[in-house]
Amino acid sequence: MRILYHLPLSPFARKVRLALTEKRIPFELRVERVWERRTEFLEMNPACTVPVLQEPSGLAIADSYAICEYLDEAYPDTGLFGRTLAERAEVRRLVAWFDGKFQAEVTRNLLFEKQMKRLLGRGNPDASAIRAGYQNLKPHLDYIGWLAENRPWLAGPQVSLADFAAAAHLSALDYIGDIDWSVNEAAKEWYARCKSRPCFRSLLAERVAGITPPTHYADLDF
Ligand SMILES: N[C@@H](CCC(=O)N[C@@H](CS)C(=O)NCC(=O)O)C(=O)O
Repeated sequence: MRILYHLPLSPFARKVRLALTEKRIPFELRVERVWERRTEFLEMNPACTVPVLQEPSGLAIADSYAICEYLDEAYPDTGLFGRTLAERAEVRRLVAWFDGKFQAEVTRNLLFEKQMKRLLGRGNPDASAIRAGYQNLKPHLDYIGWLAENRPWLAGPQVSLADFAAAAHLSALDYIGDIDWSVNEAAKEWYARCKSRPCFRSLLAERVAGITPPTHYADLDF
């Protein structure tokens, strides 16, 4: 069996879950409490981060981008990296934008500060980081809205890993009630289209012990 080691609110794991499901590749989810630093997990990923994908052959792949590129090469049906060279470059730029810039400016300041920091034993939430996270979120939502107004999907004519990277971050933040969708109507409409895709179903149905999402979280017409 193919196993994806994950944490339910990890945006990197969510991106891989969306890619696997969109490509109709069967897999089993296993929660990995990275803070326990399990020896067998460290052998698969010395960085001790989720996600890690273990193929039925035993091959273990760490890092969400390495996993997604591997999946697109190993299972080329339903390609998620665009068709033309220019489209492929744009998909990669936007995945790097969301997993690098958005992660550093928004997700880290909100999700990590509020939920992950204590679990990982890295101190208490920092109020100034949380304030910065909320401030940074607005221009990012506006950028997503601008892309969505100018293209069918964020990176071009087809849905791609860029949409899943962005939607993975937003869905994790939405779960903890941190997204004000009234900020940008086009971003909201694009996210509603992502949510309506079958690959989103299991994410929206999942609940994390001790954290109740806002009522609009799983609502397709929010
Ligand atoms: N570049 C990695 C980042 C993965 C990552 O930071 N995962 C977080 C959860 S969202 C984690 O496992 N953190 C544990 C730690 O930092 O010790 C990827 O894309 O997979």
